[in-house]
Amino acid sequence: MSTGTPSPSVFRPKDGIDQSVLEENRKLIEEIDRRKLLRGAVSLGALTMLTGCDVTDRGAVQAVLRAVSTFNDKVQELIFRPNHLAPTFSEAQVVKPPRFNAFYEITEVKPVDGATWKLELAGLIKDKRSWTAQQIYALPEQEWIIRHICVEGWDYIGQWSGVNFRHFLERIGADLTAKYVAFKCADDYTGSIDMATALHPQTILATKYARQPVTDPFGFPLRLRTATKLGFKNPKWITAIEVTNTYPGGYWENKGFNWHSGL
Ligand SMILES: Nc1nc2c(c(=O)[nH]1)N[C@H]1C(S)=C(S)[C@@H](COP(=O)(O)O)O[C@H]1N2
Ligand SMILES: [Mo]
Repeated sequence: MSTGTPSPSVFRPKDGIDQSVLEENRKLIEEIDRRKLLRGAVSLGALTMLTGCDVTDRGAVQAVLRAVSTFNDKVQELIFRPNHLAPTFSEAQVVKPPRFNAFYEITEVKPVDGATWKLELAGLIKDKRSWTAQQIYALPEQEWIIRHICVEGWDYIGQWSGVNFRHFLERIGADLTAKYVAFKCADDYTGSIDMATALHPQTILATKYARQPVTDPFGFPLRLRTATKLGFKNPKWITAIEVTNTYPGGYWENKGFNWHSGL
């Protein structure tokens, strides 16, 4: 582990970056590096994109680092307890509406047409017939009031309901021994999770927020909600699901963020 200077494997400072920002946050950076939460090659460029700020803005850098570090603290204790439930909350704590985030502004959201939308299935799945929104709505629902934590340094408690993902995977005859589940989204976002997370009891394909249909900015008609992963591991506006043994990566993962990012 590094001593005295910011860990060079986490940050590759470029010319013009204020070194003192990194020096101030050295402890956090070392902690994150030790736990391998961010892949070695993550750049200040990736951080700039995440925060939407200039990385020389001390507050922004610190917020990202704190969120990553705190989240990892919270999940460390759960890591060796498969199927252990993440904390749940009361209805009174639910934030309405949810807090929006995407790799673009809320004004750029392109609404999905529920009448023509289809969920496509691919890969290691026996029944690859696509699903309409009506068919998805007819599935049994469960509800979780859980915390959403974004690496940007904010979080909120949300009330999500929809079909349990394990139930859905069993229903379509997915190979539950496969390694990954990958997602394609209407906005060209992609993401993937490990099968253990897909089968976790608190992972659902959400169609409702606070008992009302999920609205346009939050992933209408279908988005993933996991209780044990960071925000970016929860794809919105899902259009395709693939079960595979080939590492799929994802939008942020490909930019250097740790693929696991959670339990
Ligand atoms: N399709 C899609 N899904 C996405 C994103 C995105 O840009 N596009 N952003 C991710 C990130 S970084 C976060 S924090 C959450 C935000 O979900 P929310 O708007 O419901 O809070 O969505 C995740 N899923
Ligand atoms: Mo996020």
